[in-house]
Amino acid sequence: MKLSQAQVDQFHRDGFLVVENILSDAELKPVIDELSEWIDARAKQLHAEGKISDLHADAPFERRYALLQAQCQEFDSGIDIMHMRGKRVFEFLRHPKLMETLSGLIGGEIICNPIQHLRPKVPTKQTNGKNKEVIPWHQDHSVTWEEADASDIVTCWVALVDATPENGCMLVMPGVHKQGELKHIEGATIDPAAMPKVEPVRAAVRRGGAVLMSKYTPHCSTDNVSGGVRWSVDLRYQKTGTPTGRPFYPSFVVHSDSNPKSVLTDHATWANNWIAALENAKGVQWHRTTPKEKRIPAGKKLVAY
Ligand SMILES: O=C(O)CCC(=O)C(=O)O
Ligand SMILES: [Fe+2]
Repeated sequence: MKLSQAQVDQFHRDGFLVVENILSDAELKPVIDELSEWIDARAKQLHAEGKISDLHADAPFERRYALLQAQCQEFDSGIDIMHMRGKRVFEFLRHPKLMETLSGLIGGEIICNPIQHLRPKVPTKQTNGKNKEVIPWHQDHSVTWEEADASDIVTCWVALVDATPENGCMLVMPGVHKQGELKHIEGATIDPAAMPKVEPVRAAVRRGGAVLMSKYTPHCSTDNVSGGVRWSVDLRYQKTGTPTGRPFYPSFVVHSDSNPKSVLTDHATWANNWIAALENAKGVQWHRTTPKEKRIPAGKKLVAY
C-alpha cells in the first residue's frame, strides 16, 4: 500500500504517522512462527537445565513468552534480531509491503539501518516494577553517532500484536521533530529541563500496522498492564549511501529501483556480518551522551560494514 500525499504531508507535519493494515496475518505468520520456534527451543533447553518447570506448550503466542520469562529471568537472552539472526526475520526486513510504504518517505533506494530490535514487552506486574521495555522519553537521533546528522532516518515500528494503551503502546509528541535535537541525559533520555510542553498522543496500532517516526520525534512507552505480551519490531530505514550512525554494525540494501541486484537477499551473508560486527565492536558505546573519547574501548580498532 503506497502512502497517499496526505499521509506523507501528515508525517512531515507531525513527525509521525500511524499506518494500519500494512501486513496481513498471513504476512506476519512467518515471523511469528520463527519466534515461536525460538521460544519453544529456548524453553526446552532451560527446562532441561532445570530452570523452567512448566513449558506452557499450549499457550498462545501473545502469552507464552510471559509465562516462561516469569519462571526464568534469563529466558530472553539472545532474543533480539542480531542475536537470533533468523532467516524469516531477515526476509521481513525487506518485506515488499514495508518497502512500498517506506518508499513514499525515502524514495526508491533504501537501506536498513542496523538499529533494529524485537521487543517482547511482558506485563509490568511480573517485573518487580523494572520493566526494561518501558522506555523513557527520547529521540532515536540520540542513539546514533554524529556521522548520521544529515541522514533522514525513518523509524518503522511494526506491531506483531495489537499495541494498545493497556499493553504499553508508544506515546509520541506531534510536531516537535521540527525543533531538531533535544538535550539528552543518561544514555537515551530527554533532559527533563528540555522536555517540550506538548500534549503527547497515544500511538496505538493494530497488528500488521506500523508507527513511522522521524529521528527527532520524542517518544516513550508505558507500562504493560494487560495480561499478554506486547510484541513489536522496531526497524529504521534511510536512503542508500547515507551514514547510519552505527558504522561498526552492518547496514544493507533492502530495496533499489535502479539496481535491484544490489539488494542483499543472502541470509548467511547478513548473519555472518552480524556475527563479525558484534565481535569486533564489543564494548562500543552508541549514545551521544557518552563523550567521544569514551565510546571505543582502549586499543580497539573499528571495522566498517
Ligand atoms: O517499543 C517501545 O516501546 C519503544 C521503542 C522505541 O523507542 C523505538 O522503536 O525507537
Ligand atoms: Fe526509540
